[in-house]
Amino acid sequence: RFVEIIGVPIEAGAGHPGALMGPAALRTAGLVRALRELGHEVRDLGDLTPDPWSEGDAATARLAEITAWSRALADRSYAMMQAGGVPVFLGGDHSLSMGSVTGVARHCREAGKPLFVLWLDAHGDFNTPHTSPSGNMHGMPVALLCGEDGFDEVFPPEQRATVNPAHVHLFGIRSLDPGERRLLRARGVDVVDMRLIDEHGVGVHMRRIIERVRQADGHLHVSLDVDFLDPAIAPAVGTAVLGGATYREAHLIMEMLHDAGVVGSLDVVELNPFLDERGKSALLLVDLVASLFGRRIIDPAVTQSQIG
Ligand code: DIR
Ligand code: MN
Ligand code: MN
Ligand code: MN
Repeated sequence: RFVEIIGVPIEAGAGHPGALMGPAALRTAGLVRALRELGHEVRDLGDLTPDPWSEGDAATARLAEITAWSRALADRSYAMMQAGGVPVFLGGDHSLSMGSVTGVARHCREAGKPLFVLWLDAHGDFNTPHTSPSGNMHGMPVALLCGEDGFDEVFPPEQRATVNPAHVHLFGIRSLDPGERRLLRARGVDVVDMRLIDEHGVGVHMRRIIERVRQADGHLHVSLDVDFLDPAIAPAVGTAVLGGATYREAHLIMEMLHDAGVVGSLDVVELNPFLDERGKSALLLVDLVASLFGRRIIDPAVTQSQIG
């Protein structure tokens, strides 16, 4: 496949600085090389540069910065989709998905392709400026994408493209704020929390989600927040929550997604290399992305004949 990579070094949406080093760390950990070794044609577009934003007081400066990144990224994401490859967005904090998914949604709308989103995260990221206890915009992208109120400054109406909340699957969830919990329920978003994963295993829920995308002949956007993973294996996050996905669960998800062939775009976000342990988290992310793009232990025909 043709894979286009772009770095989005934004950290204004997070509570801790450091995520702007994410794209550099993922490149250092060998992301491009790993994808090329799998036989993909890879183009690294470097890092996105937004238009300059105006600085006001601290809060408005952060909103202005996120707005500038979101608008630039939505256009770039749309262009990458039109180019026909699989865009991979390297964060940067999770507010970047406001831009990446908006561009993907515009492409899908024009192409008549139903868009589904798999959000791998400890958090729901469904706060709005009205419900957020922290005010951090990395806790809000899914709400913006689903068309919730309170985000009028981010996109001009003609640029905004929304996602159907009934097509969003939150996965790995173990921390929700009261306001976002209410909103998620009201909008009917599918929430696969850690309790469901513990009871059924990731395979059951991944098969359900993959089957749904397949039936609709849809496009699946995967948004991978580092805090989806257990902090013991991926310590490089500002908002670690105990009890996350294990190494094998995360790989199984990636391998199942690869085999299904439904993933059309990917965010890898919230890596804070300042908090990493000798590149451990960055290297794990590269391995996970490689699994998503086809790396496996043994020839697929052999594995398939054994699992039937
Ligand atoms: C929290 C944390 N729900 C908030 N969100 C995070 O600030 O809205 N998302 N860390 O990744
Ligand atoms: Mn397409
Ligand atoms: Mn999170
Ligand atoms: Mn997140």
